[in-house]
Amino acid sequence: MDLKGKNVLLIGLAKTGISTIKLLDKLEANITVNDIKTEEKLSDILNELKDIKNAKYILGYHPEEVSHIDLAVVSPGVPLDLPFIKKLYSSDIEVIGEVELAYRLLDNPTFVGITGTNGKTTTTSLVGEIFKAAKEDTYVVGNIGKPVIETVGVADKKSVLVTELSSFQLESIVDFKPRVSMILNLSPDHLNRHHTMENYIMAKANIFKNQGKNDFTILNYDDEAVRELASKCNSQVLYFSRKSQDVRGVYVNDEGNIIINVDKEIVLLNKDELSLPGGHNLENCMAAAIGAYVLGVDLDVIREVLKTFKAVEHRLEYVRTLDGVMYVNDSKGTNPDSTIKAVTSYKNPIILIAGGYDKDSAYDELLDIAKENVKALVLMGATAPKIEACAKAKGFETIKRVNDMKEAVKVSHELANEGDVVLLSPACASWDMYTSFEVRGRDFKDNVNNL
Ligand code: UMA
Repeated sequence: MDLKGKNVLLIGLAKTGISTIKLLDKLEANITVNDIKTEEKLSDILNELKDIKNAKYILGYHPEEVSHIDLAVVSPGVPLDLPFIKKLYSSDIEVIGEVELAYRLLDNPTFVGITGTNGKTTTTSLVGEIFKAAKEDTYVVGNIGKPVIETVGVADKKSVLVTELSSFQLESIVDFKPRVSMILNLSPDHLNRHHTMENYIMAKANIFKNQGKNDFTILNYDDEAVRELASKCNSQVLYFSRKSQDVRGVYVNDEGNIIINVDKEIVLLNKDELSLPGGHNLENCMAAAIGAYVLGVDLDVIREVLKTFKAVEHRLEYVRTLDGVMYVNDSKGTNPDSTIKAVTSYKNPIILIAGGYDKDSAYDELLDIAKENVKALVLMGATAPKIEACAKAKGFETIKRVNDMKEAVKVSHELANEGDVVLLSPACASWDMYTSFEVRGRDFKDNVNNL
């Protein structure tokens, strides 16, 4: 793909936009950058980009129309139904995301694409560690925090790009074709952007739409919505299952041994040997193992990583124990399903800090399950009133509303007794109060460490 002299419109000037503009500049494209944020708000970024001469900026608003554009590249957080993006589509101007652009510019490396509502980051990290341990030239990229475009000019044919893909990134896929794709699970998320569960699933299903019979799609057999996608795959489908032993792929037998069943049955290891706790992590480990296995990674390498892998920051991350109370940072719990997995990972009484940006999620199922061992709710952010109303209807007695993380940690500390867990798992994105879940998680950890 030759972009020299082409008029490229880049929409969104944050992580993705910065990496993309730097590459487009190297490729000698004529760049127009658009962001809803004002020049003043973007001043630090503009300063970082001051050496890029061949770019003009439309900042503070989205234009009604942009003319003379050959290609538009959209950042994941920018909805594709903005009026001016719709106009681009209807004018037959190609609109793609950064993952698609990177795919076209890269020299055909091996892509492992990982998606699902929850567990993506842990599984991506696991697969990345396995390929690194196997001494492959490995890049761990995508929604995990490193734009794929950063590997253009660095990775080559022999590289493995382990790529976490969100529904936002998959929505704008055209040709992207991973060698191995995985869909870990599907539950309602980002419905304010995708509007319906069907649209959300369709976006996720783009991960395998270009795969052929030499490629592999790894699906969660126990998740009906995921399992049903098999009929739409042109690739070789393999399943992972905690519940059924009758699958081609990987399953758990009566003794708790994880069995790889592709051409023959192989005992990988016992589930008690996995370093990560919880049933959801068993699924993540099985998906990672089968993905690496079909790409020829040595079984001993897979075993060793699964036995020694350490939890990822912001996912059930242990922070400290103070006065017999354990503090856990699960800031990546950005939807109700993820928080269900967090609260069911502990038997102890929990003080749950929740609430954040409103994605139109429903909290009923979470609160029904949380009633088991969540003894108090500490609520903050835009969704606090909605969660509080739902919790009151479910009979929760101790519900505290707080203004910020400092107050949330202070109130939780006061409510906690020896043996309790104070868990930040907001069930919501962070964008009402923070720029990212990482910043929110670090704010929690700082406040906990200052207690
Ligand atoms: N913007 C507009 N108009 C809009 C919306 C946004 O101009 O209508 C601008 C914003 O003003 C801002 C820029 O777009 O300046 C933000 O772009 P972005 O949201 O795509 O943010 P990036 O920093 O580029 O980060 C993105 C992913 N963010 C989102 O999908 C929201 C990061 O995923 C990802 O790590 C990064 O690309 C690199 O690939 C984060 C995330 O929260 C972790 N993902 C969601 C999730 O996991 O639930 C999907």
